[in-house]
Amino acid sequence: FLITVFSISLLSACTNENQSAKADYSIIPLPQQVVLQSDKEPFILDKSTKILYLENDNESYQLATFLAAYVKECVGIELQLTTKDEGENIIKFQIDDAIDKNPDYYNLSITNNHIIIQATSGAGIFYGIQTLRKSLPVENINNVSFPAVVIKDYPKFSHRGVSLDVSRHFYSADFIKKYIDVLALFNMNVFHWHLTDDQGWRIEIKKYPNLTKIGSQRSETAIDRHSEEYDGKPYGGFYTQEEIKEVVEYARQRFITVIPEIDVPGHTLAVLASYPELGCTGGPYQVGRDWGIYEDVLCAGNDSVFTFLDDVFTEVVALFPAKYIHIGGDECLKNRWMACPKCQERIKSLGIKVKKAAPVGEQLQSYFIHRVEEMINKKGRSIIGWDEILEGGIAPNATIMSWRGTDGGIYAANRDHDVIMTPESHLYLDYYQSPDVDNEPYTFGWLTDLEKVYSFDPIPAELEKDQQKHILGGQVNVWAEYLPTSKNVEYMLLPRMAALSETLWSYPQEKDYNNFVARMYRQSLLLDKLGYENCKQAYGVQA
Ligand code: TNX
Repeated sequence: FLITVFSISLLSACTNENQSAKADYSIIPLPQQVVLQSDKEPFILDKSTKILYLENDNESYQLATFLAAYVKECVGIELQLTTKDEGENIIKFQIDDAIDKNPDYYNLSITNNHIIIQATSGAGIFYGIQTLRKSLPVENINNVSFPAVVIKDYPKFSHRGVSLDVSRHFYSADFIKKYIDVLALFNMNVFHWHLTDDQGWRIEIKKYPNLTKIGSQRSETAIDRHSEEYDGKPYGGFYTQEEIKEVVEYARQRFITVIPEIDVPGHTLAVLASYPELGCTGGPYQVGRDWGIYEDVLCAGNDSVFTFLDDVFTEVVALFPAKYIHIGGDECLKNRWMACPKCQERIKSLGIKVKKAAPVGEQLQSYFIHRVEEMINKKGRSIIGWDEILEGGIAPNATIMSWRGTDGGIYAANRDHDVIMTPESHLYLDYYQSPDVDNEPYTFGWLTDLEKVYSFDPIPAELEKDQQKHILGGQVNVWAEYLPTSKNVEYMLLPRMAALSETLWSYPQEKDYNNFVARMYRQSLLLDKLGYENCKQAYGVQA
């Protein structure tokens, strides 16, 4: 018996030796233009193919290394890197900023002698590499035949975002890197890191150690018992500044910007538990132990709140080079402010009057956000806020994340503010993907299936042509109340993120969902190989 097994495996090893397969350019997101050169010979990639990089150029070396790793991952062929162009059997990159205005543009040309990626910047080369990678078969083989082709490709939107809430549940820095990897695979370029919320503060701030000592832990609660892995111990975790720097650098190498979110003035119970003097009542407070919205928020009448935030944002800005800092602004209840002598004093000194269109609480919220915006602008950055920051008067330079539908986004764009569309109706990935909820992991009750995500258009029909330029792009949001493990996170993300990636990158004028699903099935083979959970039922494959 042993001998039989041995000889069968020998036999299959031998057949594998001779195996070859064809690359397939029907990938996600679909490139803008693919022109097959059927009269020309294909490029044959095998172990003698080399990747050319520029001597003493770190970026070029890094890009070549990525490509070699991807090829090995998909087909098991190990490619050598070289600095000598031997003219044939070579893959090379050319950066020339005269090629296109779009920094993400690339041109991929494949003939029997070479594969050349030309781009305006390293980002474009990276996307060209992702295209090669996604065109590969996923099986161990001896050589791959790339049909001769010219691909011209660029994204339609500059903000292609994905968020992750790490407050409701905490995931390791290693998992955050794995998350970033799959964003890169689908050409997403913004990782919005929701680092703070009522249920946990997750970023080390040296000046305020209690934020992580107290604010990153919560005691036993009903919510943790949603996790099968729940062990009855206090729940918590945070990222050290060193880990954050590593993640930011890891993302940068993959042309992904990390935008941190420090959510204020609501969703701040973890701050109040750490520094009770920053609340209206003085506490005592406990880190959130239930989902939902809490009445206790940062006091808008207390100047030490703004000193605290200024200090926190000083450290945040030092860690994250992104142009934007997300300051939250969502779901801030006003009850405490209305009953707080300091807030009342503030309302009086600002001369805030009861207005029908803008209640006093909203005007005070607007004051709060303006003040935070000013503080962040002084540090050389711009703010993004959830659409509630439109209430009571919009901060002058703010970019709006429109989540309660697209109306807030339309309103902001019409007032010349930039907008990122993230409507809950289509882009909230914490909702079910399949109506067969009994066979899905427990989550919020709504249904946002793959087809619905794919149908989303970031440019609302009602928006005047002139104002459309303010729509920077879109984003899927991954809220984590019911995602106790990183496996749950992957499952909710995939394949739905891929659907948005195509909308934001290719922006197909006529979407063919069935065609998308067929391509998604092919790409899922790579997701499986890379060890990502993904909801196969979402595209009609039985688990
Ligand atoms: C609303 S979206 C929230 C989050 C929740 C989410 C659940 C937004 C700005 N706030 O705090 O996690 O709903 O879907």
